[in-house]
Amino acid sequence: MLVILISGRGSNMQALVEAGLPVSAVISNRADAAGLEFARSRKIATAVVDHKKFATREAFDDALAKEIDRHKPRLVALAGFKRVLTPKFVAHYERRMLNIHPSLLPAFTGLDTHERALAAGVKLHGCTVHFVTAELDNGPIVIQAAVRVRAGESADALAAHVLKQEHVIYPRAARWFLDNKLVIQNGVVRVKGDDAQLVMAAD
Ligand code: NHR
Ligand code: GAR
Repeated sequence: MLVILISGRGSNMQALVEAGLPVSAVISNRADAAGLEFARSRKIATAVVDHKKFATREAFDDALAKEIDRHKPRLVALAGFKRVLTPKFVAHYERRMLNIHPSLLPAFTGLDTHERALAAGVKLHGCTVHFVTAELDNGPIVIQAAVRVRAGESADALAAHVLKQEHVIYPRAARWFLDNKLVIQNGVVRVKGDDAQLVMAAD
């Protein structure tokens, strides 16, 4: 039903599994991703497609898609996956691939979001689950969680507060998708039944 792509720790993958979502496989581009251990401990199928073994991004993405499609998933979820995907790959999973990004998009696309949020002095930060499009961190927004930035907070402390909310909103978004509750209209996502697409973290 759901194939999850990871590159490292895999705490978001773990949150999806522990929410009881039907995870068919966990695939990593790195053999040493810690999250693979957790998936194996839960008897979930795992695979490694090492990007360093491919000459081009296209060749890597083709091999990755082949591994994913063996499981015939309805949904692909990027969970801390660290490789930018080619337009061809993205088109193949159009409207059925989600990502969780650690900022309130469209602010702070790309990497090192918490450091950049602190450097910008924002008072509200958070995380976003969005559909993946060819343009990085730019697809239709499914759900966001907002976290207050405390005075003098470190990037690590802020990241921990945001991560806690990631583990709340990603399972919710995946469940909505699998329950056919998400509708995309003019690039805006609506949830049938009007479930709340914003979480304000209590502090
Ligand atoms: N691919 C597409 N086409 N669109 C998106 O929105 C994507 C994507 C692939 C990954 C996750 C993303 C994030 O949430 C994601 C969204 C990696 C990089 C990156 O620059 C940027 C954004 C995201 C993931 N990766 C480097 C690269 O050259 C490698 C970095 C590394 O290996 O440590 O691919 O932030
Ligand atoms: C999460 O904070 C996720 O939002 C972020 O990396 C972390 C992965 O943690 N993703 C990105 O920055 C994507 N470029 P996890 O492996 O424990 O889920």
